[in-house]
Amino acid sequence: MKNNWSNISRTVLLLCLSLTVFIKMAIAENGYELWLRYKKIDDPVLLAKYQKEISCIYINTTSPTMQVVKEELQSGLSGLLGKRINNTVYLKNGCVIAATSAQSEIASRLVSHDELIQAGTEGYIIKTVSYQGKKLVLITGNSEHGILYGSFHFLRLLQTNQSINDLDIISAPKTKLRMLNHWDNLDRHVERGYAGISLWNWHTLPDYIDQRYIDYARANASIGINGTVLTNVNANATVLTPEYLIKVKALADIFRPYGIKVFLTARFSAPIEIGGLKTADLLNEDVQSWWNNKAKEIYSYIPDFGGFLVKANSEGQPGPQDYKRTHADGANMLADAVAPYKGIVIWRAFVYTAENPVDRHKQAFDDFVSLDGKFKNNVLVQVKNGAIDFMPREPFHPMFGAMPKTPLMMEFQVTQEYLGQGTHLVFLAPLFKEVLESDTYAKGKGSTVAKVIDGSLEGHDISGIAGVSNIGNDINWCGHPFAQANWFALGRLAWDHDISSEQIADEWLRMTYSNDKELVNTCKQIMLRSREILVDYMNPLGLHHIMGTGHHYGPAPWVSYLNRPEWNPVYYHKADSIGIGFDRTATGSNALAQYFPGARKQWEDLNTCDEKFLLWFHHVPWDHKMKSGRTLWDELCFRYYSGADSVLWMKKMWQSLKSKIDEQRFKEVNMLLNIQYKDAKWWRNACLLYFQTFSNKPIPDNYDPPDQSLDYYKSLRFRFAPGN
Ligand code: GCW
Repeated sequence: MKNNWSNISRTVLLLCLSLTVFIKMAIAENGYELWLRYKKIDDPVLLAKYQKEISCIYINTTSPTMQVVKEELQSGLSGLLGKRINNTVYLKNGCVIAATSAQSEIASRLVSHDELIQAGTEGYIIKTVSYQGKKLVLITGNSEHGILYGSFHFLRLLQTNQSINDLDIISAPKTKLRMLNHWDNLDRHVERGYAGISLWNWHTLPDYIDQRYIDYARANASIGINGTVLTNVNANATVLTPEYLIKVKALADIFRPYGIKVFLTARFSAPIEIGGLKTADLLNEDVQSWWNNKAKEIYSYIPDFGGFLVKANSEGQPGPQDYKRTHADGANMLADAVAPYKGIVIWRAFVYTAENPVDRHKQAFDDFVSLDGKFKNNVLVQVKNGAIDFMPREPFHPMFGAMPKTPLMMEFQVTQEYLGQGTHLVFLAPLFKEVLESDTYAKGKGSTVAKVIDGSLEGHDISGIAGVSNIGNDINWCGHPFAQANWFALGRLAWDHDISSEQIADEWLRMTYSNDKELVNTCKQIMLRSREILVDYMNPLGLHHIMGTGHHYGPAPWVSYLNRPEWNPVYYHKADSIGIGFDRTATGSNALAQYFPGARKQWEDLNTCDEKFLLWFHHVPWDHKMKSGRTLWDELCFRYYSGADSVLWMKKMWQSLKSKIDEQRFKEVNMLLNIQYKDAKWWRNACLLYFQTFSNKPIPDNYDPPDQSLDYYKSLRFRFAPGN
């Protein structure tokens, strides 16, 4: 009997335990749902209000895009309102009606011609309207994709607890191409990827359609992204073979209803590698017809194929210069091949060569600016935000504003190659905004980079912003839970570069975590300060390119042995017994001369130069008096120490939110912040110990001295660092 009882109680205990585990698992959040969680509204008063305001969906069109709209509104509203929201065939009070004016008489009656003009081809109108005595929410526009974007906007209003009482919203994207560039190889290794392997499972495509492809498309559509380059710019021609084109077609078919066009990277030497030709010279007629036929073939699989992205004559990639032709010649040949199908060519300006002895900062400008006006009108030149390479902080690229006849596209890096990779919490909207808001002075004051790339400064028809993707097959897509915010920020800013970083952080936090005030405010502070904090512990005062060779993780300012001068960190910081920094003024490389006078002025004089960029443009004596009153050396110490200490602050702030965040995501971020703190101290100690060998000055007493020697930091190796 006793035995029986203990058996029973053991079973009960086990059952209880598994139930607890089950409940925990059920509420565990692994980040897969991104910002599209659609959890029931917490606030009971607001919930009741929304439930009264929304009763149904009214969508009568069955096209693939409208089907997607219907499904998203249905699942989104049902989740948020905690009750089933169905599509109805009878218009009722509280219906959300989604249709173009061509599709519905109600829509056409209730929006004006003017409103439709403002919405443009991809924009939308969201309005509270009365029709036959019923109060409705109307989501409309000129295209179904506009309606899809509008539907996501409407859901976002609820997700972020906004009023939906009297809506009158018109929104249209400021840039036409809003893209992700995946640096994904066909073997699924992602160059500079820190979130697992590539999403694209080329082995099982086209037969196996991973749910991820669909959720990827939903996430992109929700932030207005309308193009994706599937493959690495360090390209493999194999993707252009029929064997792979049917796989690409499968992805394009999935993405189409979501308004996302597929692009591929074109390897310039493809005619040789997969075409059996002896040359890839664009003047050779066989080469031209090879590309023309290839384009025709691609469009036979994918009628709305976006076009090609090309990295040529850069870091070992083949290109037109191999045959003494220019970048414009190369781009134009491909542009001709895709033009009959309305395709475009995006030609990258990220070029620098070992043979060219001038400052790497100047090379892209030198190669490209003289080609202004020579590109066909379906070519965009894609320029990285700064002249070196996605550093934590760079002044804007001098090409912006310098090629008025050519549409220049922005290339940001969302993956954090130089910003802590997969382990540091860094919100990139402030970096993106800083560049977009910079004034090029190309046509006088107010000629911002944003106006150059959205085409408004020169009246270009095509325009675009691309971000090098940070997405992989990790369960939470981006590795670090907060890295999702950077994908989100890219889309939101590509749609509207006027949105503030604060608004983007606010939206993302409310949608991804919750609307809890304390949580939102605390995390917002962390996010908004995070980039500046990283700059302080990695690359303060304009230092740049002082990271470890190859993997780019961690500090290595001492590296000086690499073959090409501009691969070595010492090339960039130029520390010596006198001072530190790269003189890019007239007494040095004069890269500064590539900027318009208005822009140049803020950096030209060592004594008035914006200190953010001091060592970027000047070689500065160690004793130079900074605005703070400290010497340069003391300021450097101050920045490195306060940067690392601020990570501790981030950690404390995060920990104060323990009770407000689900266990899994709380723990993950907490562990990552521990790594970030460790890394920040490593950057600080390694850099200061190394620069101290030149300055010969002490680290001020009020700071804890580094706990390891310079030799120790130099001895660290990271053989299998990801993304390399
Ligand atoms: O910064 C360098 C990266 C390379 C990358 C290159 C580029 C795709 O380290 O990994 O190659 O930029 O942008 O082409």
